[in-house]
Amino acid sequence: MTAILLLHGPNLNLLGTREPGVYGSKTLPDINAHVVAIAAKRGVEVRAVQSNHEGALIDALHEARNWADGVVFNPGAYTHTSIALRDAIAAVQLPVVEVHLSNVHAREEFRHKSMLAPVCVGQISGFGWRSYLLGLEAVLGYLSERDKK
Ligand code: CA2
Repeated sequence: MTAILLLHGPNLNLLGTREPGVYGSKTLPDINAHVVAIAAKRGVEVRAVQSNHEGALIDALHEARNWADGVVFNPGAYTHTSIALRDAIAAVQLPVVEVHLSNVHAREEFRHKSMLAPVCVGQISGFGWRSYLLGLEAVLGYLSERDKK
């Protein structure tokens, strides 16, 4: 069975409680349940993890090597700062799709640069909670193309 880590970074535990104009009104448990349900219909297991701590996110990526085929990752603000997460993504050699709720390219200039995108298979940004569904689709598509070869 294909298995995907759905990984969320700092402050995303607050979704649905503040800034709904930027990040939407769905809570993180709502989003996780939706992604898990859509994946289950396709026979795919999704395990969701959120942490506000860089090291815990790195640990989750390392542990994913033992059970996951790919990762859908919203790294939050670490997107723009974390060389440690970039090194972890490169090290684990799992396909990682970077996702963002907001369109980071339409926001402040400091959000335009992702430290992680160059080591991810791609980036999805700006579709609200549906960015996660698109991320799931993208990582599953990547895996099916890769495994055809
Ligand atoms: O658009 C995204 O998904 C972001 O990854 C969200 C990050 C931001 O730093 C990135 O540039 C883009 C911020 C997450 C903050 O989450 C909150 C949720 C609810 C209320 C306040 C913050």
